[in-house]
Amino acid sequence: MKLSTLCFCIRGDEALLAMKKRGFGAGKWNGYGGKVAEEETPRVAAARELQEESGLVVDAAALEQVAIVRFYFDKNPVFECHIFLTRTWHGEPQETEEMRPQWFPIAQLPFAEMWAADAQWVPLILAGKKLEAEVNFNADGSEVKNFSYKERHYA
Ligand code: 8OG
Repeated sequence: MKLSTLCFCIRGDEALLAMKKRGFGAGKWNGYGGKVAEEETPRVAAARELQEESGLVVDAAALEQVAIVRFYFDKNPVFECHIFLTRTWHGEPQETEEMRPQWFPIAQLPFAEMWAADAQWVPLILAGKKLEAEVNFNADGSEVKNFSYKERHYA
């Protein structure tokens, strides 16, 4: 599976999401993330992707790992996604060619415009749970065929 990352910035009772304007997942709100490069750890990649796509500068060591979610499309393993939260960063989120940022109350996330399985696991990590999950979508990712998770700890 390809390693990828997502990072959610938390400010009080709000979370920062961004509208993906092009490419894979276009038209959906998501955290910031992308693929992990050869020489990188997921944590370092998460900090890099956040900076590249939002302008926010975060110390990789300050990211809190909260989940690994494995995404399958029609049973094909596609991404092992390492997911982080942060409450500290420098700067203000900027719109880029790829992403348009917006703060949302954690109690009112726009699930209708997010990946179809997000309603099942994003609220758990934003409520402080740490987990390992598997999502099997149909081929184009529009439907969730299976979802399962277990709670676990991260170092
Ligand atoms: O580099 P790129 O923007 O293509 O990375 C896509 C990211 O989208 C990658 O980190 C994995 C992530 N992603 C999926 N499926 C899902 C999903 O169901 N929910 C969320 N929130 N992100 C997903 O591939």
